[in-house]
Amino acid sequence: MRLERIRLQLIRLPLREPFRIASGVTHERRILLTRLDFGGVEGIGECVAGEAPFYSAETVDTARLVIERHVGPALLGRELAGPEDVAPLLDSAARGHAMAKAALEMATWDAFARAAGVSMTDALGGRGGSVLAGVSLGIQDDTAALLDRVADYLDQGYARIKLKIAPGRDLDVVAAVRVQFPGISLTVDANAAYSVRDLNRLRALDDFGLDYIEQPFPPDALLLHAELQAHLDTALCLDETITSPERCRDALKLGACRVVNIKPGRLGGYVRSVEVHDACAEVDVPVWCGGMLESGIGRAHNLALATLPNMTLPGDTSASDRYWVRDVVDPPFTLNEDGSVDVPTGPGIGVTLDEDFLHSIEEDRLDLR
Ligand code: OSB
Ligand code: MG
Repeated sequence: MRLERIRLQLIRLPLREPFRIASGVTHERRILLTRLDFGGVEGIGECVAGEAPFYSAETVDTARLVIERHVGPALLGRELAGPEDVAPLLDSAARGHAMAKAALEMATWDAFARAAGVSMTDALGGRGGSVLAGVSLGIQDDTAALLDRVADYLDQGYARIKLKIAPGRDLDVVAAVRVQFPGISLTVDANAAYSVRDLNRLRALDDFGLDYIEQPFPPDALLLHAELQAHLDTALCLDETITSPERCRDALKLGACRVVNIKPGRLGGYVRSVEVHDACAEVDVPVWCGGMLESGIGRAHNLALATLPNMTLPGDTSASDRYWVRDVVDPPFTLNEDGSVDVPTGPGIGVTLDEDFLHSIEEDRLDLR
């Protein structure tokens, strides 16, 4: 198929409540949607880059610029044999900018799956059905309020609770949650906020029966993570560090983690995500699908990825109402009583866009030909 047009549709979607992680806070999302036209077959993607560069170096504005000037032109007018052709083309046009590239690569997968009349899950070789969902709670000022939120999410059925932590906002909070909810599946995510000076504090987290501790140290700190992992019973899980399959293999070889969070935006799309998934499976390291506060479009992509066989831990693939008063897909994603979310079965990512709503929250649109 030949890519005839890239539409960059920028929408503004307010979060139900601010989401605070160690490195910054998000109040609303400006989301760049990539709508590709392959001669009448549309493929849809969502760029997960945030407003400010506190998770990675990319932002929604850098992604828009890089797509417009560099990676978009590398793809436009091309005759593609399949979606596997995309990543090498984009890599030859720009180094880095994984989130910008992923938004094009994943939209191309969607288009090819739609054209073939198969679901994205089938296109990836996943098992379909539903996937277990966890929920990620931002840093809260008030621990009593946090405990109420945890109780509410557990009532709803979420299969795992993840607490965002930062130095000094960690041991007391985790202890309070563990005392109140002794048996639950509980994890923490530090978003790279700790340093070598915090080793004792991190080792103290070993006492809480956590499923894993996510990304304590900065992204580049492979050896430091390996050193910490050697002194912990609890598994480390890497997120920000895992920017490529090569880096993932290094992390596995060094023993820098025992769990990996796969985010297709961070890895540049599906092909690299599957490669990371497979590399982990080879050494029996379980993986799960992370989230970046996606709308229903990115969520649908993540759910398809989460059906792969080594995705054995609950993902940050929560229901639409955990994030949004109104999602951009109709129907929105809901949580089943058993804590799972159904994976769409229709062609491609299998969601129907609420075009009227999208139009009403559109901030900008750019068509590249
Ligand atoms: O570290 O997983 C993270 C959100 C924004 C940036 C980084 C992270 C997160 C989350 C939210 O934890 C996960 C979700 O989308 O539910
Ligand atoms: Mg994380």
